[in-house]
Amino acid sequence: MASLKQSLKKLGKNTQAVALRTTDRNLRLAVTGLAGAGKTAFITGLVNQLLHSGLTDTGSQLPLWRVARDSRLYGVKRDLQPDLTIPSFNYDAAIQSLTTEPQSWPVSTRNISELRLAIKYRPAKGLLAKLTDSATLYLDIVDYPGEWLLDLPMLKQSFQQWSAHQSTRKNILQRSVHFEAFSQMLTSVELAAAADELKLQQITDLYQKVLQDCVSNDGFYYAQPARLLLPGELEGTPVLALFPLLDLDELAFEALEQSAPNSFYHTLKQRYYEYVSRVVKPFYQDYFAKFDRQIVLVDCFTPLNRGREQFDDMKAALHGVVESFHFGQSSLLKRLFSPKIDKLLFAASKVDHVTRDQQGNVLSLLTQLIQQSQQLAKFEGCEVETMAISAIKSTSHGMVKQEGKEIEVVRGIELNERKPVTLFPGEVPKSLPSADFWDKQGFEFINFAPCNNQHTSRSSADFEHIRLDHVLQFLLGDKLK
Ligand SMILES: Nc1nc2c(ncn2[C@@H]2O[C@H](COP(=O)(O)OP(=O)(O)OP(=O)(O)O)[C@@H](O)[C@H]2O)c(=O)[nH]1
Ligand SMILES: [Mg+2]
Repeated sequence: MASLKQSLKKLGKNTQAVALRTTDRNLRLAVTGLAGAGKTAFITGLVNQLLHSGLTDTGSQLPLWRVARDSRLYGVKRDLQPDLTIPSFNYDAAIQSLTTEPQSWPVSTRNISELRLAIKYRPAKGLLAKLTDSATLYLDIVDYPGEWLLDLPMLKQSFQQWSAHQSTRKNILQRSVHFEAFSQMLTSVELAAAADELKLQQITDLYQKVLQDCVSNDGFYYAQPARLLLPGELEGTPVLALFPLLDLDELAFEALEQSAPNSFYHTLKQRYYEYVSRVVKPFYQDYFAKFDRQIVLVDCFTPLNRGREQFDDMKAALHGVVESFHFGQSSLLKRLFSPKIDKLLFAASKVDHVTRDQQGNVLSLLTQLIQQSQQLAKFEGCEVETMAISAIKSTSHGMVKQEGKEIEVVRGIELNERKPVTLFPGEVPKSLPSADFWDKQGFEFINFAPCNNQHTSRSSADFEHIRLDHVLQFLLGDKLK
């Protein structure tokens, strides 16, 4: 009799354990954004807030994250990442540079990396709450260079379509001093003749310089093939000896189709498809296709500072990226066969750069900016939200008197000179800027040095932020009930 009781008890425990194991859930968060949008700073800031949250967090910095507010969050820890072939996100190095004098921002990302957090909490509802007073949500976050995103639209384009699209960008490419040399060399080549590897490489080298100029000197965004900006291990490989054929019409393409398989044209076309299937597709399939939720960070201020064409280029690049994702309900069956993103957050990053009274404008600018993407990508069954955030707040708010009137200003340390500055950065346009805005160009954006809390308590986070708790509630709130 005693043994029966014991086995029942044991069985109960086992079932309970299985139930608990299945209640430990996993969420993959895509942090998306063009180069410089603030992905690495966001991940670092978010992780820092999370690692300091929980029951020991006395001066809560995340008041609007419900699980923390309800005192159901036990704590958050780093956990072993699931994919052993990807480097770990170097959180410690990022914190080190952000917090040691002279504080600097983490360097621009050169490769992919991953991080897993275990969020331990007390379930409040449902079966889970009856079974246990502690469950864990595993959160996986991946960081990568923003440039890699730029190629995603190529997945849907033929070589001819891609070349035609690049031709529409000629006015941007032409700004580079290397464009003329590239164009001349390209027109000197007999595209129907047998390909010459050296020539292909020489033309690519010139095209690479053109793209680098457009991005680094002229502040544009939408460069393809984007790996020419950051070749990494593809440096010097034939798959990256690739450039578009500019200004060819349909008839010219049709004629070139008839050329021999070893022609310049066919070689280039084959490289394009190789590049798409060997470089672009794996990045998309291995990382992006598997995400549950996505935050798209948009730096509205840098392109506002740079000018009209750069702003429009950023918008075009963003549309191209957003269009490449699948959105919709993530029922289990659907997820197994075609994973979908069911919550999507567009966040204007770095809003600590502007005064508080401008944050509403930033939000409406962002909403207009993404309106076209929203129509294109048909976010059916996907909850979409917009916010204005700062992951690592580096300014403080102030008021100054000017001509008898009190105006809001931001104060911070200018990044290069390391001098304190007080400034009114200007009016952020509420809608997509008109010609009038660009004529006046009254917007002043400067880079601030990161600022960390001179904190007294070890339990509080290292940085201040703007609305990271809103972000957490939107992205994770429903999984922590
Ligand atoms: N003031 C302020 N500046 C920020 C914030 N987040 C990012 N920045 C600035 O934006 C720059 C770029 O941020 P990153 O996080 O490196 O951007 P990224 O998207 O990871 O860029 P890549 O790695 O090049 O793709 C930083 O070096 C900072 O100057 C923020 O919350 N506040
Ligand atoms: Mg980065």
